[in-house]
Amino acid sequence: MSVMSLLACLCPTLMAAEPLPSMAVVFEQPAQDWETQGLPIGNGAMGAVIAGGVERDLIQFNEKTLWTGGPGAQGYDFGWPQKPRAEALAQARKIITGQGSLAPEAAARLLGQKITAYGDYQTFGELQLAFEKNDSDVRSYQRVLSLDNAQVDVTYTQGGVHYKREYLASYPDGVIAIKLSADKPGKISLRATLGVPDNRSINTRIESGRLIATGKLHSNGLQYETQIQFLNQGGELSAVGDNALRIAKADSLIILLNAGTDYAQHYPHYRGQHPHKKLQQAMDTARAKSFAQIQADHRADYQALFTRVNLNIGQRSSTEPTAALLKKYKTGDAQLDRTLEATYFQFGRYLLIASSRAGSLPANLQGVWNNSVTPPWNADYHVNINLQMNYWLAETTNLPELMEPYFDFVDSLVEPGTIAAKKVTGVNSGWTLFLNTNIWGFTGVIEWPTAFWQPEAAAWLAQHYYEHYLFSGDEQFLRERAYPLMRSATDFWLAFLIKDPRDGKLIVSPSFSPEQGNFTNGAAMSQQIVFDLLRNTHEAAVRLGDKKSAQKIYSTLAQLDSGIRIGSWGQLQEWKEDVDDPKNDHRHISHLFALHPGRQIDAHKQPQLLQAARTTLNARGDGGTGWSQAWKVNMWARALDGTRAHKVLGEQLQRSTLSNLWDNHPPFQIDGNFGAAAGIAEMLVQSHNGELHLLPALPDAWPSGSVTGLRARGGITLDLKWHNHALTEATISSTSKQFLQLRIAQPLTKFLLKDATKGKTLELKREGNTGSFIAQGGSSYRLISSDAGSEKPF
Ligand code: FUC
Repeated sequence: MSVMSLLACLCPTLMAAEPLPSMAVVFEQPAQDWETQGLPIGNGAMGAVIAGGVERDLIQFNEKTLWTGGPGAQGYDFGWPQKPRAEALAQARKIITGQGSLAPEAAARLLGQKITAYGDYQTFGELQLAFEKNDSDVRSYQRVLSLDNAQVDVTYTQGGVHYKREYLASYPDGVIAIKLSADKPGKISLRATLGVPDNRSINTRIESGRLIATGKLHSNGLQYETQIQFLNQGGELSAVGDNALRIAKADSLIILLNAGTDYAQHYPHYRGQHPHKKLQQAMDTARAKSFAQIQADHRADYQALFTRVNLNIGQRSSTEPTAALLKKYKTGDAQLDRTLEATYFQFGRYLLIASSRAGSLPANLQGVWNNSVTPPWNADYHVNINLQMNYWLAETTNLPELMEPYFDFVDSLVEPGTIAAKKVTGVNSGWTLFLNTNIWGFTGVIEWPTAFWQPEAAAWLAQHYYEHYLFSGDEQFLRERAYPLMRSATDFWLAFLIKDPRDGKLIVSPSFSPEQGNFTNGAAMSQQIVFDLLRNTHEAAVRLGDKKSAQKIYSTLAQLDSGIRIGSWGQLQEWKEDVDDPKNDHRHISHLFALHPGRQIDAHKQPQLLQAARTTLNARGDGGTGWSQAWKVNMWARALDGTRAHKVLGEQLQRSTLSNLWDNHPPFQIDGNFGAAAGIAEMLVQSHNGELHLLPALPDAWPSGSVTGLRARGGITLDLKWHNHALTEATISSTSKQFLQLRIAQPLTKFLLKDATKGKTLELKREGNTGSFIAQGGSSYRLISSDAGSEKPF
């Protein structure tokens, strides 16, 4: 054997693994388990989870509108009672006011309602690829989700051939695109079939290498269609019956996959066009492009969003499998811990880009990924924390256009929510909903005693509208979209609040602090959420010149119980009565809404309230399920304790994170991913109380680092650098002319403010750790520490 041929035959086994992208989720095996090891891709409307098996690959896929239940399913009633519940409500109020409380079971009997045809988010199906048998050993196997490119790559060598599979979900082309290739010709041979659950009818046909499957869900008659196009380069492609294809000895194979339904986001029928035309068009357009072109367009689209924020907390590039990084976390190499944390942050942003793009539904409890026909909690939209948490990161981590599906969805809830207000509570103005909703306008109640009553849900959902305005300064959005919705949510409360006979304050009744204790009057989180809505709506009314509304809301606000009380052991009370148990470690901590995501508690101006919030956080402990820990990361950041926020983040990584980095409630629930990414941003910048606070909660574990592209309220974008636990430089860009009040941890006397383009030193009014200046619209400013370079500030 010549040296050359010896080398050639050793080559594949010696071949180094593909160089890793800088941010990645890495496995060295195919996924044995969808939930813990699958790698997710998505384009907002569609998602897929990549298993990457060598002999048998499974591409489980979803499209957000495939739901059972709703109109068309027998007995669907939107969760509304047959007879308006005004009387039952009056009775519940009477009992609570007379006896002080009402047990959840009794409350559910009075106000709850058996759920009918609520429905479940469905798996769309599974593309199964069975490869030709090959007994040679598999070497250098890798399955990598690149966060830089939004693509999964599976690579390995077998029998002297190097194989590569690329999987991406393109938003511009509206398809999932897969390419299978090998470094030798004629090596791709497989049989492809489509697997679908048996809760639907199915008709399949194959036309020019395209498998088309159509049918209806048995539950509600929802029509669906899937199209899967196979394009082989070299070799042969043939149909096997009308639902499978055989590809023999191809050099490479491209697969394009698309799916849709006749769902439309309109009350009351929620039906529109059959999806065929739209799918056909998208597939024909994508088919005419090369894979390289689809890939380039996908990358350009994705990277335009993803690269806006860079976080450097001292991580280094690593080829270690993510599961190993998780396992080793906090036991060895601190730099690798930073790698995991930085990757986890960017993974949250990746997941939102993959599961929330304009033109489809918002990210549900599992984003867009679900492999079941009966997923946990129906993979729906819980609105007592979960949907809201999904979107906390959108504004701060510079992905505001990903709010669009959320706004479309919440807008669509107003019409059924107005009927819900009437039928469930007897209120004839405004809208609301309760604990949970589906894609069918469910705005009524369920009967689960400890989780059915959350009339504050609409008020909480409305917060994101006002925040979107605060972050962007987009007054047209405020006037045309946010204000009408907020105003209508407020109208509900103006009618629903009652006077507390104990002190004459306006309160929510019945009120239920999730998901424990008794029904009472005026629990803290009810009051705080309503306060937040009324305050925001009042501000908006003033800004838009709606004086009449402003006055009305102001007088209600003046009488509203604020929901903020310091109790006997120094805690922020969960209920109006001082009954908190210091040993209660329940995962819900909604009575600190005022700290986050609300802004009633100002850590600088109200040190006593801050202390009370900390006492409550300490008592609740750092445990909880995934989303609960993520919320605590945000809360500790708002409590200005970065090291504690970081500790909770670490516990979330250790206890509530699966090998593929998905958050584990358990089971997999995506809110914890989004919430933790938001929490990291909250550690670096805060702007909720009229100040631009730079590095408000920097943890000890991140002594030096930098971040670019974070957003703050007021149309501000920020780049920050820090060294030895202290800010060294900030670049502040402002879209509009405004007064800016800065706060940092060090005295500002050490800093110079410069015009970023002209380099001219500008006046900064300094007072201790704060400083102020007038920013011009469309300008950037550099705040430079004298410790950072040679420049002397004075
Ligand atoms: C809320 C939480 C649960 C779960 C569910 C989807 O009700 O209390 O923990 O996250 O939503």
